[in-house]
Amino acid sequence: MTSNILDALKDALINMDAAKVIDLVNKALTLKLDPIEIIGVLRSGMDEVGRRFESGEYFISELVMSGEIMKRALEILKPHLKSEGRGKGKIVLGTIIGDLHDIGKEIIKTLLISSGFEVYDLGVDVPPEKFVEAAKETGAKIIGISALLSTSIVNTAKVVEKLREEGLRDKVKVIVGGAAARQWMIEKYGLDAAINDAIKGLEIIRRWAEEG
Ligand code: B12
Repeated sequence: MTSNILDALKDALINMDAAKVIDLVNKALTLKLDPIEIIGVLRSGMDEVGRRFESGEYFISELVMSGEIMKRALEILKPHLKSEGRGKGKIVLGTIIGDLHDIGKEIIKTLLISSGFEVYDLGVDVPPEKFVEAAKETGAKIIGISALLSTSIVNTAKVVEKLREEGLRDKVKVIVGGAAARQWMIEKYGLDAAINDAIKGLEIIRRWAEEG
């Protein structure tokens, strides 16, 4: 039953059936399925949309539409994420310059807020120096960057460079997430973490916050 609903949900997203996606998300919640698991299923649907786009079966219009449906589903899911109090620390968040994808950023933002972090969201297409300015202004010790385009990921290294220039490199940690995030980037770009998964990213951020 449960796996049927989740399979149907993934298919509905891949086929751009907005009404069905909303209906199945609500059904899954009624069945007390974990919202995080539901987000994971929706994300695997988005990955399939991406693959179909890459193979020429889908066009930009499908990317746009799937993105809109995913956002509507997230709005339903957000209030169901567990809240764990406040005071865990501050984090500056944004999508790197050249990149307009923001769905994954919204997910990690929601999880961070639910976990008690104060999030300063700079939006999308954010220049490297803005991340650093915001960290200085807010006193945030963590910068989280979303990056989905292979053409833009190199700009995450510029955030690290800028931190170094400002003498802040050892005071601020940098984590990159999003579909383009890969382990090799850590060494090449001088990052502290690179992870293509919000839950694992949240674990890392929580650990850093606990370590102070
Ligand atoms: C929807 C979508 C769009 C929508 C975005 C809508 C929006 N508001 O975000 C629109 C239509 C705007 C779009 C545009 C484009 N897109 Co697009 N898009 C996608 C698609 C299908 C889904 C992305 C998504 O939302 N996934 C779901 C979320 C939940 O996943 P996620 O972002 O990876 O986030 C998860 C984790 O990574 C993590 N996370 C994310 N950020 C962060 C940050 C931190 C700090 C942490 C810890 C964790 C974390 O949390 C999330 C949950 O686990 C992907 C396919 C894919 N496989 O990703 C292509 C994809 C990213 N797009 C692609 C392309 C090519 C484009 C365009 C260049 C197309 C074009 N020719 O114009 C433009 C670029 C526009 C720009 N300048 O940014 C390519 C990129 C290829 C590449 N290697 O560079 C992809 C991979 C599709 C493909 N397979 O070809 N796109």
